Amino acid sequence: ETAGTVIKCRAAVTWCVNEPFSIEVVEVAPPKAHEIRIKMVYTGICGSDDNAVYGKFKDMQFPIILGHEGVGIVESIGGGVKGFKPGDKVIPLFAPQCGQCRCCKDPRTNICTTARMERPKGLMADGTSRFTCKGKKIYNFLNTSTFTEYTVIDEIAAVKIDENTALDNISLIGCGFSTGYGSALNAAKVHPGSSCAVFGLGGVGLAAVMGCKAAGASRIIGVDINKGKFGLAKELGATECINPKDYDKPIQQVLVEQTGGGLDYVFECIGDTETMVAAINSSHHGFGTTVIVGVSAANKTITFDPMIFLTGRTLTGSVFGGWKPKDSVPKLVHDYMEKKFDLDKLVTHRLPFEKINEGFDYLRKGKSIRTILRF
Ligand code: COD
Ligand code: ZN
Repeated sequence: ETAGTVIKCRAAVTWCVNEPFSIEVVEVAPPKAHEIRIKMVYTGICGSDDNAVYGKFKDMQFPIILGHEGVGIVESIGGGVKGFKPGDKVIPLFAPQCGQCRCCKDPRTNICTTARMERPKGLMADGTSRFTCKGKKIYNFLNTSTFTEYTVIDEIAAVKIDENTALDNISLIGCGFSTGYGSALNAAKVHPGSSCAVFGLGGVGLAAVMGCKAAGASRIIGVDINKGKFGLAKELGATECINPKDYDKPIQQVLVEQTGGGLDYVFECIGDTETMVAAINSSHHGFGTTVIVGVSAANKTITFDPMIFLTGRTLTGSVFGGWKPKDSVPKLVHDYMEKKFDLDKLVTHRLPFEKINEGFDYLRKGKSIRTILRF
């Protein structure tokens, strides 16, 4: 019986920017009102966690417990919590859904204003942290922090899933899979017979390929500077793959030439402003749509010729694939259990939690798509 007590457990703490993960004993305080404490079962390693290690995002403070793609079981709940009870299987939501704000009530978006604007970054809603280590306050990451045996999350930033769900690979629904897959289905609304290009074939980009295929695209071009990604991309639905390094002209020119004027839909799943511009310039005038999926570094901007848009192109973007998470995650989990899509292929490595640094090594060397850590 741990409810109401401080739990001491293992966590991977990132003490400073650019440092390896350090497995430490941390204290995890009990959940306060409208919070739940979760025993993590699995967590995935996402490109965004790696970006956070390198300090790519603003509003981030160290020391921090990273990780945002996970699955776990509710250990205890704070006062006023209605939707959860101990023993529930849950997926943390880095993009929460309060259900009350203007955006949550609007079907056009999944971006929750409460979570985005009104909450302190890296801390709970009351401005305090539930994590301490060696007497120091530890910040949380994206409302979640999954690189720890126990975490405390606001009730708006987690969702209950079916008690019969097999948990092994389901953490991917908490970020990579849903982000990419939804960018094709919700943000772009890819139509049957269309042509698509996906820049970046990591977990997110490959899930975008899966979404384009599910939507009936007839041509899906994968673009990556690591040709080691092409085999799986083709298995998941890419009809061809292109390595920008194989050409001595810009990749947008290559794509425009090979598609008779450009693509219907282009997805940027790298998070680089140069490839974002290349993606926009690869879309067809009159109707081409570009979806920004990758997060660019803090303070980076892009410039473009207004003629690009005057002539009928659309630029948009989506967080978490445009899915309203509380509504959609249980359905995505259900569809996965019904084998409507196969996210298992995105899982290339499994490691015990302690080997987290090895998992990040595989990502950095381009060897892995998703590594799942088990606690
Ligand atoms: N041209 C082509 N391909 C490139 C280039 C380039 N210039 N640079 C890198 N790549 C390739 C890499 O070889 C790699 O295959 C791929 O791009 C990136 O993949 P990963 O495995 O490093 O990363 P992912 O797929 O896990 O995530 C990448 C994103 C940038 C999409 C991710 O970090 C992100 O921003 N996620 C979505 C936004 C979001 O909602 N973030 C919050 C939680 S993730
Ligand atoms: Zn992620």
